[in-house]
Amino acid sequence: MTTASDPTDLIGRAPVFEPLAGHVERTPDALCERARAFADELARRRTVREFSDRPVPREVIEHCLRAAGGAPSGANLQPWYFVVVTDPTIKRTIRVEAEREEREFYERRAPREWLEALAPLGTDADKPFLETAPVLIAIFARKHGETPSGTRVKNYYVTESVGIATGFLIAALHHAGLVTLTHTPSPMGFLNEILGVESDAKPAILLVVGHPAPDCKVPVIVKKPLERIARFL
Ligand code: IYR
Repeated sequence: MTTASDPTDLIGRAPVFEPLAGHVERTPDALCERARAFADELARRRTVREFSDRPVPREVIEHCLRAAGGAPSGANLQPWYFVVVTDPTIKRTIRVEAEREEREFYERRAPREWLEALAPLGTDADKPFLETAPVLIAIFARKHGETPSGTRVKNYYVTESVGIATGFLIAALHHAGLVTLTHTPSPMGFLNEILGVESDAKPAILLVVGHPAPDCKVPVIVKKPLERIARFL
């Protein structure tokens, strides 16, 4: 048996195997039904920009983060870090800094082609949801981690791993009954400063989480049909 309590405890050790627990064998019909139901549920997910200020129980966020933390990652080193913000003062500071960057983006930095791609979404530099929404989750990607005794450890496939964990998190939050906005103010270095996160950790996404406003509207968009996103050989 292994005595590891941290993934880095296993670095350099020979593998130890255990039976695959928790796997359920299913009939083709059951597989199909579950796949269909899950796809249907995820297809109902919409990115929302109008949030209510209704709070979210902390435990819900904890479970969803647990789901995210179960994502696969390079060498299982789990290079993600999540900072959950509900404090109104910190949310306000994040809004001020994000809007500063976004104004620069919309008014100066963004090429015309990019602005045209964003046009149907109706986005602009005003980000009131950063204060209205009850929860912001800043997602950081860590190029390095550390062992429990503080030794620096290199992480692998950091971008991919954090992307997968973020997908798990968004799916978990949606499944729980919440809505999200995958916000990417760029650059996001201000998040390290405001949240006191080491500069080696790169802010990847600022996930806005909560309930939709009662009169919430979302832009009319289309998702590509299966034939345009996949092929079977
Ligand atoms: N970060 C900006 C612009 C923006 C960029 C993409 I790519 C989007 O899908 C939506 C917005 C903003 O958040 O407004």
